[in-house]
Amino acid sequence: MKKLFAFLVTVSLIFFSNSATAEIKIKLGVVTKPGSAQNIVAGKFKELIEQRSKGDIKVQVFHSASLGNETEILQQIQMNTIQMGIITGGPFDTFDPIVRVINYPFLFKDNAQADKILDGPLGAEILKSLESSSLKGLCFSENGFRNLTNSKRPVKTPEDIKGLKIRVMASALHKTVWQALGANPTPMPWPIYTELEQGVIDGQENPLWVMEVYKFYEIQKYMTLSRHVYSPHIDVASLNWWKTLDTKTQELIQKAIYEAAVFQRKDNRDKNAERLRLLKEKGMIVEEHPDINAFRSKVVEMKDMELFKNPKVQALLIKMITASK
Ligand code: EAX
Repeated sequence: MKKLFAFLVTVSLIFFSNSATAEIKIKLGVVTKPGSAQNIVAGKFKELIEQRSKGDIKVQVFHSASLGNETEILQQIQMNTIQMGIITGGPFDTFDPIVRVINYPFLFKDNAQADKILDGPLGAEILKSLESSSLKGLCFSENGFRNLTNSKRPVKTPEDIKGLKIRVMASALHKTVWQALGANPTPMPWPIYTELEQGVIDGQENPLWVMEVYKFYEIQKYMTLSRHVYSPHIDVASLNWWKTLDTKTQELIQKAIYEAAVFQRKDNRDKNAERLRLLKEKGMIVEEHPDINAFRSKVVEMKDMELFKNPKVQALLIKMITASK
């Protein structure tokens, strides 16, 4: 009897220690600080997945670039030292040129159209393509439509942009857009407050939440509602890690991250009117009606550029342009 008891204790110890090691731990990296768009997705995902997995899946969010900038986070996700990330579209294009397609200037008309296309088969083609870079694309959340700010002068037409030193993301596409618009673009990883403050760069471009959360109203006098690029995040996992998960776990994660993304897109959009009001109140001079047609005419030929020459990329770009007409 004693022996049987000892045996049962041993078995249950093995059983419990096994189930403890079976717990899935996810390191999730974002470059921005708490309160930022990427963190809202990450926080919601953590809440949903920990609750639904009854604690079997644990998410640890590393924010404020504590694991490196967005390019470095992606490299670590490829190697599975980080399992997931909420990463802005821009820096993906050095990993897979197909991602340039979603950052194409003046592509999407509005939020509803962006959602329809990115949640549909064309968005799925991009997510699928990332697998050849050892990345598992799960879904799209958003930074939002990007707007130009600068410390030098009001910008209404492309003429006003001439010679401005504009920081851009680590993305060949973004650099080319700003060259075409007449600026002097400088690729630089996030964050960029100090560079703006010290005048290393005159301006930058980002959605409204960034100007508020990062207090750019303190150092950037002028904003132009240029909405030149719709900027999604790709919510991404390490493909090698993903393959170790059973189908049920994959489905649980896929569902939770998509719900978190939908939650965050709405949250971001709901707050934009109030943000604009606040930024004006803080003293920013806002050009609300720039000459968008003049901006667009400067970039209209971009689809024929070297950046989009790869046949797979070109084919998807044409489909995207047609779908967003
Ligand atoms: O989300 O680098 C960028 O401009 C991004 O938009 C930034 O991470 C803010």
